[in-house]
Amino acid sequence: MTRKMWGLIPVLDCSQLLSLCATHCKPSVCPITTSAPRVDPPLHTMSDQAFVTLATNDRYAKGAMVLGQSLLNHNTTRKLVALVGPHVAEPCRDALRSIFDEVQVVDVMDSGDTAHLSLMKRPDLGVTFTKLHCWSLTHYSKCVFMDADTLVLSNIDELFEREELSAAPDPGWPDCFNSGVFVFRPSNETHEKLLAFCRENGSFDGGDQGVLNSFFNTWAMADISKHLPFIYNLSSIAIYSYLPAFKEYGRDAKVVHFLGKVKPWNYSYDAQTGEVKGHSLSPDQCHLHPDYLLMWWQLYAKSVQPLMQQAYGEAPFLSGFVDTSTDGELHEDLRENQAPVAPPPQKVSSEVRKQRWEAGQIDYMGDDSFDNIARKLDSFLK
Ligand SMILES: [Mn+2]
Repeated sequence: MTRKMWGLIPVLDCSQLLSLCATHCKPSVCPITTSAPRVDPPLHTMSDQAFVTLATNDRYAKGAMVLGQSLLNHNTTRKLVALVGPHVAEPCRDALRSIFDEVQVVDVMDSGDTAHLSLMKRPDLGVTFTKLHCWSLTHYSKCVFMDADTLVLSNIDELFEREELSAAPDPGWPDCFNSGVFVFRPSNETHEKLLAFCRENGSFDGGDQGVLNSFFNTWAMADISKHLPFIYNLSSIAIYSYLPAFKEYGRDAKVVHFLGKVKPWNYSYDAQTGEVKGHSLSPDQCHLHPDYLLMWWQLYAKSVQPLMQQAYGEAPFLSGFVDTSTDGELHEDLRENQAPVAPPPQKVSSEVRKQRWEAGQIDYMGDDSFDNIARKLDSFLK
């Protein structure tokens, strides 16, 4: 039977899969409660604890704003801190300031200390060093770092009950933690040690996740309380690699992480129709769940875009909205996506697919996706 199946499994492209998923596995998260952008100073009660994020350019700054606003919408009682790289434009920093309690510029080149020295020796790890700067926020006793490509779906202040270094497993190698969401204790000593470690050992994956996993190398085995449940860092890639689990547990998700090359801000949004545009641009990379993608854009449209408009005034900026004057053509922001748009995957024969399957090269996102196989099995059982 397995042999027979090979020629019969229907071949769907990614956009077809996404449309199937949109109807079959709704994340069933709470409806979005977007509020007007905050104007008054926040009434935080825990002033020595903070959520921290990082934006190295204007696009990530948009992500940071959506993340910050999502934390506010779910009534966090902690401070909000945005670290920004030197390339983030001034109006973007202004818009960030209306959401975050603190917007701090981190320029590793200017720091004139161990960090600068480290960067001179390992220029390839520039962004990594910038992220490690979160340990220097010593006016806080404990922090939760969150990537700018994450989105909060409910209050997650309970994370502050955890200790350094707490994080959720990475879907690709679950004995490593994913560094998109982690609990840490700012400390100059740890900061220096991390930089020295990074300088001497580099990063096995070229980024901060490799460095942090090598540094906090007892995470996998030592203390289960430092393992955050996966629902605190649900990466979009995991949704499609284990769809039944997503159908069972997805509704409990508290944080979505838009992992991968294509980010929500690489799409565009039609404010008139409330639709996200641009799914078809990169068929092999569109692993973002359409419902979460839509939530991101709704929050952006309601609370972030007005702040950007205010900050930029008459000056033009990349809003990400579809320009209706060009009849639905995608906005430039989408086309300038840094990730090169790969050609659509070539159709391969059943025989080749079978060989790949047997060699362990399973195309979980495409031809061998759960939906395709389930549909084939269903057709046998009918
Ligand atoms: Mn990320």
